[in-house]
Amino acid sequence: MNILVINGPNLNLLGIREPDLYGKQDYKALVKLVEDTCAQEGIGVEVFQSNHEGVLVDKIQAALGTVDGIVINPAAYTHTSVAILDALKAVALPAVEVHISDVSQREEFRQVSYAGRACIKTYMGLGLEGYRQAILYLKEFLKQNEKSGTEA
Ligand code: CA2
Repeated sequence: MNILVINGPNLNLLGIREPDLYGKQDYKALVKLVEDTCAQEGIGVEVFQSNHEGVLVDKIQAALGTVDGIVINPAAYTHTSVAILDALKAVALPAVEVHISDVSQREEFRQVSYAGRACIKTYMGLGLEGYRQAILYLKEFLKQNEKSGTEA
């Protein structure tokens, strides 16, 4: 089982400001948490971050045929990007959305998630732990799907 973990704009700056919203841990800690979780679970993983919408779209497109599922935190593009939504729909890979902060309790413009419409589940407000939960959920989903795919 191989997955891709995608992070959107400014997440590379984690830990430098707004600890009340995003915690004190930096992006390196996020990558380590994801890699350690995947190693424990026997999952192959690539962790990718970009500040550019088109680069994120390219990465989602390139995931088709190379990974089994996606964990994505599109960051600010969550609330604006139909292009990322369309890319997720186009590849039709199981995707789980993560937000470090609880976007449901923040500004009104953060209440909309375009990417979330193409995701099977969303974790928010759990800090970096949300990534771990998302990986475990995706693993179970893929295992179930594998089974149902082989049933007569
Ligand atoms: O809660 C999340 O994970 C978000 O996706 C984070 C985004 C925000 O635009 C979304 O609404 C919710 C922001 C990413 C990082 O922003 C930073 C801000 C200050 C310092 C470091 C990172």
